[in-house]
Amino acid sequence: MIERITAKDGPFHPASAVDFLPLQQLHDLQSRRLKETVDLAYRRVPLFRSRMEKIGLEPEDIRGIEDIQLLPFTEKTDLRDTYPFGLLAVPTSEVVRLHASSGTTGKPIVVAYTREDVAVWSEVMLRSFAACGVHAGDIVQNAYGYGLFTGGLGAHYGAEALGAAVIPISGGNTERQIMVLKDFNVTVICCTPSYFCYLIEQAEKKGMDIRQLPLRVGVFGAEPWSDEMRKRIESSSCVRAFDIYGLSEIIGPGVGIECVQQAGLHLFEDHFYPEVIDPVTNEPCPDGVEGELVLTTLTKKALPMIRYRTHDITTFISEPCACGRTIRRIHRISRRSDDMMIIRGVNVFPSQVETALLAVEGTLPHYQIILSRKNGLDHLGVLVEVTPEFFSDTVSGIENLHNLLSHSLESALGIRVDVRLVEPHTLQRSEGKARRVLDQRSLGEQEAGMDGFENFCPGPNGK
Ligand code: DLL
Repeated sequence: MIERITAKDGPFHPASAVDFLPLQQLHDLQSRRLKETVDLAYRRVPLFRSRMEKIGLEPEDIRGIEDIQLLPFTEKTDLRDTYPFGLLAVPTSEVVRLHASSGTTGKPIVVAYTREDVAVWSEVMLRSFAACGVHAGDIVQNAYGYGLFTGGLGAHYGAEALGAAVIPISGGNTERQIMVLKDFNVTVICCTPSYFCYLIEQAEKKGMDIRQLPLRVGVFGAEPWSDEMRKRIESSSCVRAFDIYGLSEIIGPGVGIECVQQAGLHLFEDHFYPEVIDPVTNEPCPDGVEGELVLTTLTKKALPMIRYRTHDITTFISEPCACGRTIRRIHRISRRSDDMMIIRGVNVFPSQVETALLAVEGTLPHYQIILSRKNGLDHLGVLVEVTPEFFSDTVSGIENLHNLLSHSLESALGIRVDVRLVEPHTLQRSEGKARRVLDQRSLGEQEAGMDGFENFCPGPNGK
């Protein structure tokens, strides 16, 4: 067993030893597991078999992990088209858990787990918590939703396996969240970063300072967030904010997480093999070059996924991490390829808006992007809450902030943005994943837009 205890990381957990495997051992493990997975999928899942047959590929052609590129991709539509159980590689009698992800249109996608899959999930979540310094003895408030969403139960099993005490509070009921945070001496919180911003705000409203609590670690994910958001969270709460990534199709939370270095997310690649590809040519991207993350499960039994197109955009980080883990790192997922808004021919991502807004002092981490049509053209509007101090400032102070924000957005995006400053607590808060973009382009020009907010602040024409 690897001897490794540092004060910052907390005690080393034996389950984390795999994070530090010599690369050759990791490679051999991945090769063996890939062959087993391909064999299982070929034998048990008609869609995989027919796709492989179509290109004349047999399981024996996969001799090791380096052959992964020979395999066909899997898409979210494959799960939809075979709803609910068409991609299962085991009979439902071997399934012990089902989750579903709602998606925005049509039927949800359904994901299934055998007992072994649940054990793998607990293990990767345990390793996730251990990597960001959580340990037995911690009190974990788990505010991810319990239910069909994978966040709640995923984090729950991992924290319990680690030996921490879990409070299964689930999402919502903010008053109770704040009471529990304080009364139960919570040391770790799990929720979306946007919900934590709301918790900080609500606690402040009650005259409570989160910085005075024993709360030390935040395990935040399920939605894109920026480094600027991390700075805001850490400075206003004294909680170290770690980014955790995952998706239902692969397992749920626990595909990857930041370690205490907070320098990219380590992927648990002994279970989920990552590739980063150019989404147009499908060719692998060299380290450091941005592309789409494609994941292959190496141990999943109920629902093996081969070369699953996540649509999440990232880059591999090639330098070894100071923590000593050998498993690869990626940069935080700042966006999805299908998040892209095309405004008057310019490509814009919500993450760019967040970074530009939060770079300016006086804004709060609560904003809403509104897309509409004006005079037949796409119009990009952003509502952003400003601090009470700024809001009660002089007209010239507010105008100055407005100009700074317009300038910050325009230089980041390359287009003019209609910025409106709004009072604190004006915008809707989310208890789970934040909905940052409101697309009203299909509405008539009269119905859409930000006109309801015009009284609060100067618009771009000094309105
Ligand atoms: O969001 C699983 C999860 C729960 C992850 C709790 C982390 C914490 P889905 O609902 O299937 O699963 O959504 C998966 O959410 O493809 C990404 O686009 C996005 N996403 C998840 N984590 C992050 C993150 C859960 N840390 C989809 N950063 C993924 C950016 C994220 N995007």
